[in-house]
Amino acid sequence: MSFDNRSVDPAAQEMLVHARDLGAKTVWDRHDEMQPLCGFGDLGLCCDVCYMGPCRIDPFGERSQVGACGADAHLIVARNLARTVACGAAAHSDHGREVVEALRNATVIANPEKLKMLAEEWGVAVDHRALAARMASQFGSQEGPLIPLLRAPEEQRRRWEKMGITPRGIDREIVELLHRTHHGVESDPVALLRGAMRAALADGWGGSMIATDVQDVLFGGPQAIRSQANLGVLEERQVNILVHGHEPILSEMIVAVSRDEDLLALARQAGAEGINIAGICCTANEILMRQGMPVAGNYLHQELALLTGAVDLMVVDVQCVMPSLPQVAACHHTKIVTTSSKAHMPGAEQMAFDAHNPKQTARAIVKSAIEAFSRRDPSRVNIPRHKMDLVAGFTNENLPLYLGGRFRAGYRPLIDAVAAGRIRGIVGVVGCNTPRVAQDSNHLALVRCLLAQDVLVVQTGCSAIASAKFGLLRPEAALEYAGPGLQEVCAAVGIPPVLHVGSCVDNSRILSVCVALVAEGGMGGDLSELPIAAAAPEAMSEKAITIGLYAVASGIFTAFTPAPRIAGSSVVRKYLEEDVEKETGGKFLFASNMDDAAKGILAHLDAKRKALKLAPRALTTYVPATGLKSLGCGQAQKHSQERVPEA
Ligand code: NFS
Repeated sequence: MSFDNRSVDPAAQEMLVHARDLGAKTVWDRHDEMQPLCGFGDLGLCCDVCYMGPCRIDPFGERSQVGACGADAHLIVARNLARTVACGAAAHSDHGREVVEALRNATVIANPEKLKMLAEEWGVAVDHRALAARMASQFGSQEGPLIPLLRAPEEQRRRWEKMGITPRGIDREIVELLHRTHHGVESDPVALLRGAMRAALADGWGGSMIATDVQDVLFGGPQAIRSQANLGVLEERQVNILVHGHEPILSEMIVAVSRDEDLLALARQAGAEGINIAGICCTANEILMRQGMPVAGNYLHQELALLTGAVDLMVVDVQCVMPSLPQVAACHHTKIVTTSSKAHMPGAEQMAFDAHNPKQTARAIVKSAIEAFSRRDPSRVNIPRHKMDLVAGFTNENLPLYLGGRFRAGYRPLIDAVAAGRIRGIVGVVGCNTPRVAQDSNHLALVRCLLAQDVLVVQTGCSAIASAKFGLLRPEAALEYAGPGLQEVCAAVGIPPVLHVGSCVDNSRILSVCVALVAEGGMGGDLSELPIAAAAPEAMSEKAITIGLYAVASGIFTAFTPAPRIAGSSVVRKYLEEDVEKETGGKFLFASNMDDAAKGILAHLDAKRKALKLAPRALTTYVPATGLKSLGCGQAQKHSQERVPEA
């Protein structure tokens, strides 16, 4: 049995065969066992916000069209979506709060220049405790607007003001949105969607942006850095520690102590040649960007990595961590360690993270991994031989340097390339994996299609890792995949055609790049006038929906697949795909496949170019996203696949 309908990554395909041999169940097996999925739930038509129900609306119009309270399909769909957005915003923003707390307790500041810049912006003394206190106050502030919101172009802020969605305190917006979804409060679906945008903006320009800024202060601003990605980064003869989750506070410390001489000596005593730290999911992106640590994989790799038998310890904190990990780890000697007081996991060991002494926690974790290594059975180790070189670590702050050099640093060269038509536009491709789509297939199909059309791609999250695994983050990828104009620009500047700009909270960096492009001049007055777009091709988490919504609220055209649960309401769908554009300047495209997503994005870029009267470009022939023949990994031939669950 081959598993190429589960993933287009050859490493994953190998591990899925191995999983079957081990008798281990993975997310794909469990997803298949859930079939058929609940049709009402999938359309967003099941309401469980009160205890008269759950109520379900008949999508065929034959039976009940309203719930017991009188809520119709549109209100139910909007309410469910709003709750999703509140949860996504809460997750990102609580991450932001956690790193602000770490800033307050910090004894070492890696990036004093950024501290100084932020202190000025936030109107406090150049002192990390003062900055942390000011930032912390933004979560509970009752009066808006949020301070980082002032970075947005004036025209964008005017639109938010007009719509009444300028976010105030981050917590306030999330709580107010939840309140409005309580039984018998907000009954207008569109008003609720506007409220959801307000909470989403509090995440994008608040919680997430604060998280990114503070992490840069604490751990250093990333620079372009080389590393490798995929399961082949696990080392047969070393102690392998995987860090998984989102907050880099502990993972940075684990990387640091893994170089301590006494711990290395301990590892050697146990028979290991060294200590290898690699990441999964967004924590991987954090330690990749700043430390060049290798990436073991994205969301759907978390269980597969454990099945290699080569992982001695996986340490997790919060978000995107499957509760199944302890069961999967039980196939081998692998230890799962949780560290967050917010995320416990039966079957895992809890090693509480001591915020005042992170070093002690990190050393205890590394020692525990070394101890686990001595119980590893080498005959059961099975590491797929797949790994790929990559360059990551681009940010809104360092891009001007890479683009223009030290003497001409700035966004002008990029704007000139867009204006001249060498670059057709800039698209952020972000987000998760989902077992509803063959892993990475949509990310790769869309990114490769965009590159061939001279679109510069910027990426974060699991999407960036998908591209990394397939070699799109190497500078040489420009010659292999980019259209002639983009190729010329990448060759002149020496950048890959796909820029890895970080983790999911670092989508705020993409907003900041857009802001800088507007500020540089010549490309319109707000984000909605730029030839830019966003895409989430394999969206899975609630955070992804919140990100999509703040992108749209910020004036960005956003292709989103699979669509959130909105198909049950024509009103919600029409507002998000059409009407919202008149208000924010952005809108969604809920494309069911990557061909439609690519066509929609390219048409949008061209329309914006035309409106800006930019040089007409000699159009490269359109290459359908599903028609690309090879992914460059030698094996995968299928792209953009909606997965057909095995019965
Ligand atoms: Ni973001 Fe998706 Fe999770 Fe990161 Fe990956 S699943 S919404 S990309 S790891 S947060």
